[in-house]
Amino acid sequence: MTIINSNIREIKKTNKKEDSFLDFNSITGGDIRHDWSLKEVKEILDLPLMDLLWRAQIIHRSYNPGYKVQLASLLSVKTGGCSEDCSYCPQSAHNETKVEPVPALQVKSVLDRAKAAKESGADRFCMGWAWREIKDGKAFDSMLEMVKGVRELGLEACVTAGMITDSQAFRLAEAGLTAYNHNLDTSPEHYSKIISTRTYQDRLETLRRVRMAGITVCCGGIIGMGESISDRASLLKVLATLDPHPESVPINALVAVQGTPMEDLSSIDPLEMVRMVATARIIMPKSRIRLSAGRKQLGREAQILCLQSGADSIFYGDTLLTTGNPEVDADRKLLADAGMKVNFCQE
Ligand code: SAM
Ligand code: DTB
Ligand code: SF4
Repeated sequence: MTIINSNIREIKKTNKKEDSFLDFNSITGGDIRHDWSLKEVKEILDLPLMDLLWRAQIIHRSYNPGYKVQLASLLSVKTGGCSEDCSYCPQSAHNETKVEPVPALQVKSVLDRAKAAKESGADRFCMGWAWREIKDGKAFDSMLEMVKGVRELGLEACVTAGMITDSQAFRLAEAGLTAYNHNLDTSPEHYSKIISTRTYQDRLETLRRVRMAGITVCCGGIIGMGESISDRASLLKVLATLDPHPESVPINALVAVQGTPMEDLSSIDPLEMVRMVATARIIMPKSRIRLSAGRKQLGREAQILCLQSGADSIFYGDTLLTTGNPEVDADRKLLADAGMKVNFCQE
């Protein structure tokens, strides 16, 4: 009797959530909303998993009917020795990790890597600089050359290099840059526990500059850094109330690197990643949701759930910036087993 009663309570709870949630038409009607409230996002993130997956999949299928996945390749052009104190990051000079600062790669070797990435099937080439901000001069001129060269190969080009000025953003746009990656990383509320050397507002300002220059915005975050579910909803709410939404939203799971203050944090439950991806898909229907760092810890089945419920891109290649990523052959098999098509949007 007690069991039946508690089941009924569960069902009522579930129905109540559905009542207060969007109606079916508003999730399939093609409306792109920028006015999400924290309460709404929390409700979605907290839906019974089956309902969340179903709702996310309706949207995912209607916006991406062939379940096409973009393969993006990552290269660290300037590694280590960064002056920022991001507590998750193996490249911060504040953290004693095995990552040693090394001189930046030359234009030619970057373009050789981009060519190889294209030959192995990548469609987008993302280049990272472990900088707090971009400084004008030789290194920035090389960055412009790299962007031009990557675009000439017919690949999308993405740069992540910290804060940026208006004129740098315009010069990158002129060079043909497709996207600039600058993550908010976590909620405004949790942020000060993670980074002290750059404010949330600084990050929003960088995103505004990128947008003003006509470069598409790649902006997401990390889960597994000791944040609450409400923090995750709050991060997603900030992203989904940007107008327009970021064209690209990387969802990372923390890679707990030895020597960082986060080295002892335990891995997230893979279903938490599925929930983040599915919620991002529901509230930002047209954005490319990138299943990013942490895939090695996820397992094939959880990755497939992510791809089914909203992710339409993965980082492809044996390494991310400084940490490992699933091997290319394993990814090819994963995508083939899941029946996914690779999205070639090369011009
Ligand atoms: N310095 C630039 C910046 O911070 O924008 C670019 C490079 S930074 C490494 C790019 C992003 O990688 C970070 O914003 C963060 O979201 C992600 N990242 C870095 N270390 C990570 C880790 N250990 N686990 C998961 N994501 C990480
Ligand atoms: C993003 O959000 N994740 C990628 C990309 N943007 C640049 C980087 C992940 C880095 C993981 C830690 C590392 O390999 O150093
Ligand atoms: Fe790492 Fe980028 Fe933070 Fe530097 S700014 S410590 S590279 S995440």
